[in-house]
Amino acid sequence: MARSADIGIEDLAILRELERKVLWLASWTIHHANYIRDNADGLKVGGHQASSASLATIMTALYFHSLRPKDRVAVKPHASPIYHAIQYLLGRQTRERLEAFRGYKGAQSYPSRTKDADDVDFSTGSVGLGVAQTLFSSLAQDYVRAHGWGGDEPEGRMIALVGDAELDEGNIFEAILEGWKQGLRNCWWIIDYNRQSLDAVVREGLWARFETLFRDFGWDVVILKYGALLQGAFAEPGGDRLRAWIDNCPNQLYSALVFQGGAAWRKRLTDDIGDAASRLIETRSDEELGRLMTNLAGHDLPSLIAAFNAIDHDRPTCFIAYTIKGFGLPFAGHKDNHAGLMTPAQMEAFRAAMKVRAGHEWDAFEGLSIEPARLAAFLDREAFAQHGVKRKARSILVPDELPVAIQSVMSTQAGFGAILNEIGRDQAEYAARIVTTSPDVTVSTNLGAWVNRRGLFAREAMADTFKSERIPSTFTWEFSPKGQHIELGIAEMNLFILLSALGLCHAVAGERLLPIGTLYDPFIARGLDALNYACYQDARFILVATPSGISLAPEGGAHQSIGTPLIGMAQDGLAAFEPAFVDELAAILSFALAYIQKDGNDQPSERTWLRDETGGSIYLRLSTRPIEQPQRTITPELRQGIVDGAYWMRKPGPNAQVIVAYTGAVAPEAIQAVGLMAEDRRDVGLLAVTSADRLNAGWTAAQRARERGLVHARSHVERLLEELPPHCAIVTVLDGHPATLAWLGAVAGHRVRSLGIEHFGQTGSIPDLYRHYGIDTKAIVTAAQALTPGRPIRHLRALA
Ligand SMILES: Cc1ncc(C[n+]2csc(CCOP(=O)(O)OP(=O)(O)O)c2C)c(N)n1
Ligand SMILES: [Mg+2]
Repeated sequence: MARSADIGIEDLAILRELERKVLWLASWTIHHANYIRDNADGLKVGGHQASSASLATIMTALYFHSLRPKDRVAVKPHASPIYHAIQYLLGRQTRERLEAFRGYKGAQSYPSRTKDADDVDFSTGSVGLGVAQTLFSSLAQDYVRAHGWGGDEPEGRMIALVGDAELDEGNIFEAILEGWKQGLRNCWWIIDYNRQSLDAVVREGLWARFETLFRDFGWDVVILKYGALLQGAFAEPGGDRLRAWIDNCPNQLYSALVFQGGAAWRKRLTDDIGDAASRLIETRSDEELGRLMTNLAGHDLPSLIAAFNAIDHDRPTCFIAYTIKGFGLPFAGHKDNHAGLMTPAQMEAFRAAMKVRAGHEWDAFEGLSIEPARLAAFLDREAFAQHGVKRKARSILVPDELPVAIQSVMSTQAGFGAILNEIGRDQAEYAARIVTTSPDVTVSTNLGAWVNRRGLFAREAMADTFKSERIPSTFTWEFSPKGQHIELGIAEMNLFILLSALGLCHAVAGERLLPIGTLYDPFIARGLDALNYACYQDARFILVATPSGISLAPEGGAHQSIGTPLIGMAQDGLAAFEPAFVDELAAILSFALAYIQKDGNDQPSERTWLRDETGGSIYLRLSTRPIEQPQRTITPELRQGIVDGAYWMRKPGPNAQVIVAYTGAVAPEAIQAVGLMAEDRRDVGLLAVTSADRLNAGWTAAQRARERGLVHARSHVERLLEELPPHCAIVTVLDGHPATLAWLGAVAGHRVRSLGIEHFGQTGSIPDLYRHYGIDTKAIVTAAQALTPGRPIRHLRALA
């Protein structure tokens, strides 16, 4: 029950009006999209009204009263119309965008950081991900604070509005476990316990499972079940019977009665508890009885505000708030209501109840009984109280060249470890802003030396017992608030969601971090949706995936990856690289550290047609295969080629019959093949492709530009291939799916044979597997011979 100190009577009256207004605006937005903007015969898309209404009260309490400037909220996807309506009232959303809801450039169906204009904190839509993101954002906030950044304003609370069925998503449980290990604080999850999912009514008694589960992992649990009206009724004669009846009522029956309304409540209650609670039932009209029985705490502003105000600690808190799906709307409680849309007739009735005149549907204060000036003053005050001024983080300067001692034979994974080891020595600011993380593969992805230098992060220092006991070990495992590595448990989903949180610190916490996460390449697939969402909301990070392909041969068949280069190409917002040599990796990494901070306009570069000024995240596919390193200096031109995606390792002559284009760890085979063919085929070239993704993206962009009339637009790959004679053939090869490079033939019309991996699982040595899967030297030469006229390539016979 609200204490008088929780909220003044006047403010409560205003909130009640705003709650009605928010529900109206959200419902009207959906109605408008379905019946007014799109013509009446057009496709109707439901899926919002009932889900939204369920959260209208809770979001009113939060956004118009309880949120503080540093708080950040992940809104349940289907509550997006409520969110947009609230932002509209707060002056951060336009009528045009509401009118265009889920239309072209309109307000989004699911809250979107990047596509919406009304200051969405976290993109949601794929259920479960936004929820976990609040947990990791809270850890990210701790990280920022512990490193002395982020100022002395009060810490923010990271709040998720969670659907009860959303809790079926396994990634949430992975996050809860990780949160417990990391000493989670300042995180609130408010469960919209409407006991309905998309298809139907959920299982009985879920709240009790949730309660024990959260408590087991160190959360406080607050159950918000009865509103003030119900609590009042419990004090009346027979009230305890009513309470017991509610507590024992199956979810399905409760939902059905909510849908049927007052008369049905009367009949059922009279039948069941009429003997003990007759007065309680009889003194109320049907309407009053209906209002009483739907007065769950999730729809009771005083109860919600009291509960939020009561939290005077930073322990993670789970609120289980009983709500009604479709509250206040005609299909409240109906099990099929997820996609329910109000008919025009129902909307007219709702309009009358809301006192909204035709033509005034979008007026903020239409139909409210409090004077507009008071409402406006209240909203102004809340708009500022909530957000203050959001600070934008500045960029951190990154050196153009990263020093590294390159051994004559080395793998890109070892090179990565060596480069980070060097950065670990550097006192420059960018080195201090790097934060690394890995799901229990820190050592096996070569981050060990960096971690030895920079330490592990924890809010409380924790010594390495092996070290204090003087037991020799290669790695120091010391935790402190200054540490720069966040060690995660094995769940890859958590890695991506943490990277998403760290990679949004510049926007969420106003402080720039340079996050680098490592994992085994095949396990990208484990967390793909989380990676996709991280990119979708424009989080910035570097993903280092190693080992990869079948080149990890000694590790065995189960860890081989095939499709990841295609993921790298297809994933929006992620630029993928696969260097073969460590000097290339150093050039790419220094580019990457700057690229993840870019935030410029959308204009592509005229050189590559890539949107480098816009920036994004980076994916590096690395290998454990030690290969001979070229002895060379990296000229500015070579550096540019590496970063743009390809360069000629051996430039083809004017009469070239064939070129080999390779990516990554198969470089030695490609180099050897070209050497062996040189005597029997003219002017053979060797193209080193460091990023099929960037080459391809530049090419498609340049084509679009030409189609728009920019006749001189040329991408990097077009310039590289433009001098090849038309009869020249291309053999492509990589340790990954052959489609990654197969498109090269279409750039200037050359025949192509693409070698790569289409099956996996075989164990063996690297030569065994390259032979088995057809990416060894012999396979390259054989392909070249088959594509090009001329005498047999003599050296082919000598190859095993
Ligand atoms: C990962 C994922 N799977 C499926 C869906 C489709 N979907 C959207 S909402 C929903 C059910 C939501 O139920 P609940 O979380 O209880 O929210 P409510 O609508 O009851 O408020 C489903 C299955 C989705 N958005 N994301
Ligand atoms: Mg639900």
